[in-house]
Amino acid sequence: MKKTKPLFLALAGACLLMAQYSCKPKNAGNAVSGDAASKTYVPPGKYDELYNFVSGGFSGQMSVYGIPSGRLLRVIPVFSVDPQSGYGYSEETKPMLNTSHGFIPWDDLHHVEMSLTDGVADGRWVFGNGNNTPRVARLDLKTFRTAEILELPNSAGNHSSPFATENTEYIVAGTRFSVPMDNSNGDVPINTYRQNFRGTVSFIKVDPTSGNMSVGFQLRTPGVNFDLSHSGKGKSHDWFFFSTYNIEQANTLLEVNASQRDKDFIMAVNWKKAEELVQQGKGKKESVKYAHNIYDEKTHSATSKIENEVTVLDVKDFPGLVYFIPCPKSPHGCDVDPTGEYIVGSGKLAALLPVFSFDKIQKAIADKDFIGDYDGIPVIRYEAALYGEVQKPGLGPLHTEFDGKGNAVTTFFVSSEIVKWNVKDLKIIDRQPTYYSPGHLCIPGGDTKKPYGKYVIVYNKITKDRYLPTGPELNQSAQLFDITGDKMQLLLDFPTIGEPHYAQAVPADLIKDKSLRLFDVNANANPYVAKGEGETKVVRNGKRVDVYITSIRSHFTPDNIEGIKMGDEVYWHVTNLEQDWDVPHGFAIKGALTAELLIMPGETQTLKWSPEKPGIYPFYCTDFCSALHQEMQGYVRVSPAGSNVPLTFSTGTNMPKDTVAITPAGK
Ligand code: RUQ
Ligand code: CUA
Repeated sequence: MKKTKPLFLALAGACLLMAQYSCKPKNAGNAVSGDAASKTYVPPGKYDELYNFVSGGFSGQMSVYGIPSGRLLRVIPVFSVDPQSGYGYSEETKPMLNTSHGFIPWDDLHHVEMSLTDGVADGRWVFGNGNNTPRVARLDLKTFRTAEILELPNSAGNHSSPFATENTEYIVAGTRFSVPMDNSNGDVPINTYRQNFRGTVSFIKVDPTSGNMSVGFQLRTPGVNFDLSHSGKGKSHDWFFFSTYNIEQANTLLEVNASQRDKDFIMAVNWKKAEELVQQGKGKKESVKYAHNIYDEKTHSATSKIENEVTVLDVKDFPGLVYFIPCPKSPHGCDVDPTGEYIVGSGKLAALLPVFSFDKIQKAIADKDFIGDYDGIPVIRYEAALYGEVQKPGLGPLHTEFDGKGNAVTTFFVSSEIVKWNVKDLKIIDRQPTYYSPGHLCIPGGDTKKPYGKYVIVYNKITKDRYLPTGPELNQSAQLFDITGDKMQLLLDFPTIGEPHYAQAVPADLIKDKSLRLFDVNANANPYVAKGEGETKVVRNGKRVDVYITSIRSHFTPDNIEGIKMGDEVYWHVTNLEQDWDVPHGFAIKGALTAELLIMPGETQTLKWSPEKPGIYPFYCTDFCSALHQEMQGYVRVSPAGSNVPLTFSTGTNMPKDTVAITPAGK
């Protein structure tokens, strides 16, 4: 399941020959020094210092860890159905996974981005990208739930996503694959790539109050592949930077054909200017189809709407909007330092790390210091944009974050290490092995204007011998380093869920006191709520039966139901009447072709069930909620179609016809 790229393998082989790099660091077991454990120890009952939001990659989910303990606090379902919570299984949550292709139970979540105010994480929302069927999700950090999912038209492989501008004016998403546009005929020979395939960068507007997203506009670009991006900061506030690969515009064997040139591009976009052009009505409206799904915490249900229009600016028609900067070689990470002056491009195949200067880029634009144009876009001379190069940094650089003290830390996949270097003098300060082959890394606030610093958490692609063997598959590993001194100190290894890519971390205080504890059942606006046991009922409407059922420690009301018939579609609307923190009830019924529901206090969730033969079907609570949790159960009787068993429902009154007693011994 590891996403090792063939080229990396080739390079990994090559690196065995290079004495200064070792693919498998030595002394892996002794790398943790004596006082490390005390720096990560959070005693039982005490809170962690930071929340760490980590993408799950192919798990489609986002997980939340406490730092420095590495304790897993939560897994939040986002793009994949989740039998634990019923997300994607309950009637209320199914619309969240709707797309223009229909219901999709899975996606690949790579990047996590916190909402920002003035360039600093504000703890309101966290965004994640769906890579495969292009989508962006917004999670609400009051509930730690997915609040919204927006599909992106004209895109494929939404990898360079979701990255925020400094006040979350926009969440930006670049397509990985260039493809024929949705409103054109896509039935073209693949090798007409250069004529028919185009790139798209989407600017998603975020409502500052509600957080609701909408596609503000899209930029149509040459048919390159976008990999990653970050917004400018401070003086570069108006700009956005994207790494690209495959400027060769190859459509086959990219591992060779997209690595022909020694430089690909960083694309610099003046998004403020794009916004102005759109406001002046310069954008073209195109008809496309994409889903927009919103979860409403009052009705406890999602709605999905198909949108049908998008505003497009073709960048070649608007000089001054976009520039290309050559960047060696197949850049992956594209990271902007806290001052907004330095832009680091991590060329996966480059033997050095280029650092570009925002001021020099502006001067090069003013001086028209271009080497030519590419599909109508000016290409700035490399040296004119370059601040300098970090020499011999390591092999296979992927991602860089900043510590807030003028230093950067970069991951090196092939040489399996992290390297700390000074952004001003470009000198290497320290290098430490990681176990093994790191992808992303996260310094808390490390991509913002004011990094919190203190730690770096490294997300490794390969685990090998770090934990007890668990068959062919091992969980990925995260490693926590203390970066307060010049030497980075390994403190802790902890396994992660799925394949972590990007992550974000913020001080716990930003979030913990705003975290919701329960839903007010009296404010529950679900159309099928029962706000008390007196409101429970079973209603037949033709073949549809709605069961308004409640749960409270430790019974369901009703718990005896008769009169369901073959051919019925039964909707179990379960309201959890508890008004106490951390008392969910579950609901499962024998033979249901779906997952359980897990219903939070004050919430209503619905399970749809069609019995497949007559009989008695038990149902029960799946969450150990009280000492009498095991007694929290009920029965439903299903009769043949056309039977005359009347529809009845009750709790505690449908008493046994006979009594049962222990026959005294000796009789
Ligand atoms: S990626 S390991 Cu999908 Cu962000 Cu770089
Ligand atoms: Cu309710 Cu167990």
